[in-house]
Amino acid sequence: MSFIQYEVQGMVAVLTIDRPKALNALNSAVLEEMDAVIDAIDLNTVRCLVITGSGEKSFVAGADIGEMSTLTKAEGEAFGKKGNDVFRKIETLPIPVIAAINGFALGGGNELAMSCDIRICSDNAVFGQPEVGLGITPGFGGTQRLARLVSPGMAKQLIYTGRNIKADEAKRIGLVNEIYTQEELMPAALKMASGIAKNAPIAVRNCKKAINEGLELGMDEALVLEEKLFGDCFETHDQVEGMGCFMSREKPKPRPVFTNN
Ligand code: DAK
Repeated sequence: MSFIQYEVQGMVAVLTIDRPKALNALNSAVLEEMDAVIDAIDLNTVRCLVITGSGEKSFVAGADIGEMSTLTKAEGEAFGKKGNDVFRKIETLPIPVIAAINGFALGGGNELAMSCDIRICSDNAVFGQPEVGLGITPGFGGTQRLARLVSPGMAKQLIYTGRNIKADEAKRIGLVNEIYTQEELMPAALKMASGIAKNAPIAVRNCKKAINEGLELGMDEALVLEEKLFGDCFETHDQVEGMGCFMSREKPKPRPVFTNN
């Protein structure tokens, strides 16, 4: 891999986009490598994925403008599909994904962050969808995910104006959950990821599925989905052990080691 680093630390994996000379801009090669790395994640051992960018300046400064500048309509569509397919794969990955946003998250960078479950950022982070200034619309899901994540009105304001916002405003509108100093960001991401990884993996996966898929449904159907996923946790090792440990607390048992069955 030339542009992606992938490292597993226990039950947590870190995927780093490593193209710092172009502020980690997403060209076809980066997207293809990211796709291959995500396909190869061992979901039997990895319980949480952290995505970040290399260097101190940028998470991802967008899709590669140089590569896009000469695309035909058909090539533009194919490029958009490549990005959309990878981002959707991240969004629907069974395990939680945390974006550790260490600097610019512009255009496709913000869209990548929004395809993750949780976004935390450094205090130098900058967010925006500047596409209209380049003569295009956000093409990696930005119009859809931003409107769902913040509000349609705020998403429209950011997308129509192409204005960049800093970390504190991103937190205020709900685009990111927490802000850290640059030094604190990765330790905080890894701490959150290992906290998630210690919980029952089937339950965590079912929570992700219930939230993501439930948001696409009406309330009645969404609650039926929740019931199914709730029921699905029973008779698993994790449910039996987790509740058993709680019930026998007069003879304290160590917290159970959760499994994948
Ligand atoms: N693409 C390619 N190279 C980039 C880049 C990008 N998005 N952003 C930065 N770079 C490169 C710069 O060209 C420069 O390269 P050299 O000149 O050194 O070779 C290097 O990174 C450092 O950048 P700067 O010298 O500009 O650094 P500054 O600190 O001065 O400025 C900046 C940082 C992030 C403010 C600035 O680089 C900037 O404005 N970059 C562009 C940000 C941007 O507009 N991003 C959105 C791109 S549009 C689609 C699907 C998806 C998309 C489009 C279509 N389809 C459905 C077809 C997505 C579109 C986008 O993401």
